[in-house]
Amino acid sequence: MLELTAIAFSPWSEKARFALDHHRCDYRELAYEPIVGEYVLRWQMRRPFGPLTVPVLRDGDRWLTDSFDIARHAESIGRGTPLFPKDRLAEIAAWNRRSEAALAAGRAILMQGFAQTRELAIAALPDRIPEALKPLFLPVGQWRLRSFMAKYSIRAGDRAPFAVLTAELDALEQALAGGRYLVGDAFSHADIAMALTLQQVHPVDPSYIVRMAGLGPAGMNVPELESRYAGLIAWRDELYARHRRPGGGLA
Ligand SMILES: N[C@@H](CCC(=O)N[C@@H](CS)C(=O)NCC(=O)O)C(=O)O
Repeated sequence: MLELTAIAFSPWSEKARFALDHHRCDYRELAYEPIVGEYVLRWQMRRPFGPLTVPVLRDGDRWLTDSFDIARHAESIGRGTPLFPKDRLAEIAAWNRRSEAALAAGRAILMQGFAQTRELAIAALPDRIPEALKPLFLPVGQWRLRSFMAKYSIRAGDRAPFAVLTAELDALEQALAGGRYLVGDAFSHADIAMALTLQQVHPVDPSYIVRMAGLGPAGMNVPELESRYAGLIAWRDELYARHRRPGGGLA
């Protein structure tokens, strides 16, 4: 059976999961754990060096290490309407690049806001550490956050991610122009990829994607952007209601 290593609350992981579910692929999801998870995965993949992110899909001897490739693989082995119509592939890939830029910017904004908090350092610890003992491991959590910020070149106080995220969301708003889908008149991976850029602005209902623990009541929301992009948030909510079932699968 296919194995998807993923982070439950992560929009990148959801891009892969959404496509696998859309194509009715049979897979099991393995939770990626901070710190140890990366070493375990590297060992399983026989890939000691080089960049590694999740989601990762294993299909027998084959390892797919990017959500876009996983979504395309799901289409090649699964059923259901295409998310990558052949004549629109270049357009969909371009939207996915925009999604990558927006998601990286959203991650930077989120980390800048929360990296100094005790709660996030605790949330960055492996689940296997009992809750009561986690405060003792606070320095490990703080080290993990620092290395995460270094891995993704996130700098405290840098306003550039705001400019990137708003530029991508403005482009999305313009392209949709009040319509339902980005590419032609049909649901495609472009819609999934761009809908998920809103996860770090105003997350979708938690029945679809669980929330990240440890962020407190502010959660992943970016108050400066929530009202500005209320129309896009409503579009994303409608897309989820139309194409996704709470807890996974198709609507
Ligand atoms: N282009 C990749 C990007 C994935 C990505 O950035 N994943 C991050 C999500 S925060 C990750 O793996 N974080 C955990 C880590 O770096 O240890 C994809 O779409 O799959």
